[in-house]
Amino acid sequence: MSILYADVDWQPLIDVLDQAKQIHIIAHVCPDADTIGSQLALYHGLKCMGKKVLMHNRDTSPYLCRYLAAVNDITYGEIPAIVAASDVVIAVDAGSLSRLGMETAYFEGKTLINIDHHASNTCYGTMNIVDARYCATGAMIYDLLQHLKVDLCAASAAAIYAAVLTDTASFRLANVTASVHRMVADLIEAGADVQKAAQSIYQSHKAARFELLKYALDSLHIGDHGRTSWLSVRRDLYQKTGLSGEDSEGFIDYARSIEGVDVAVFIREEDEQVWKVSLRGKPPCNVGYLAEKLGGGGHQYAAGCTLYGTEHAVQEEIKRILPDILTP
Ligand SMILES: [Mn+2]
Repeated sequence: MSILYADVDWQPLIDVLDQAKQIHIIAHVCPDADTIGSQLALYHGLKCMGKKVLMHNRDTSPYLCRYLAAVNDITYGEIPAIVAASDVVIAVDAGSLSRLGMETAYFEGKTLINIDHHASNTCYGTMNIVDARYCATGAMIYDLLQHLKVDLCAASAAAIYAAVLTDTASFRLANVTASVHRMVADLIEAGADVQKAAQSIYQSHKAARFELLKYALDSLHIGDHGRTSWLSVRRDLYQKTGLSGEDSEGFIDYARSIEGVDVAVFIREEDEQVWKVSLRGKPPCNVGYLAEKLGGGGHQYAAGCTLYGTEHAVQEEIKRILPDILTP
């Protein structure tokens, strides 16, 4: 085992955990595999230490996480009284308080610990361990578990592997260092099943997803002399295929995979004239900056925001700021 970033000070957090009576680990709304994987890995680790730990989120876990141990122990929706009795809340992979989808009052009188790797993190916690060098929040949990001196169990290893695999677009991003691969070697040795992960995450799509993909690809257009690519899915197409936003996860990769494209944009209509915008940039096009300008956030090369209006109006809004990041 080796620490990814040895200069991160985990001690204040460890002191809080020592004193904690009951810990609530929370993921962000519309959870992805990084937030759920981080939540589960930390849960298994703290359980091993004999801590009282509960997991509760606003939304249900994505289908692709269903193979991870204890995923069904996560409750969702209204906060049960037993969860609310926690004195410490640990948020994983959430860039802002609103991403937790809970009333602010819920956190009053509790120690809120914010563990995240989004550069745009607003440091909303009582304690903030925010470090954008990490490729995934799951990788932060990997370091934390070593500081906590708990053995990496197979369940934790599998959860961290899912987090890192998905947040690095299958180890394709610039933040995938040699140390990340050394960590992955540890995860596999500890029992993370690579084949099971690949099958559950990448080879278990519903057939209807490809109906939706056909519509999305129909919308594909290229702009800015080949440097931008655009995909969109309207709400009626989700209704027609009986699918939800989760099922169009990864569509943006088609837009990004086009030669010469520096910025890929995927917009999906989540509700009537409410558009979830996903942005991907190839270095040095900082789409994180673009997302922040539009009220969202994320990372330098992967970010998002929510915009309102017609499809055309939303695309125009993005186009207004694009020149700032499309450096010649
Ligand atoms: Mn993440």
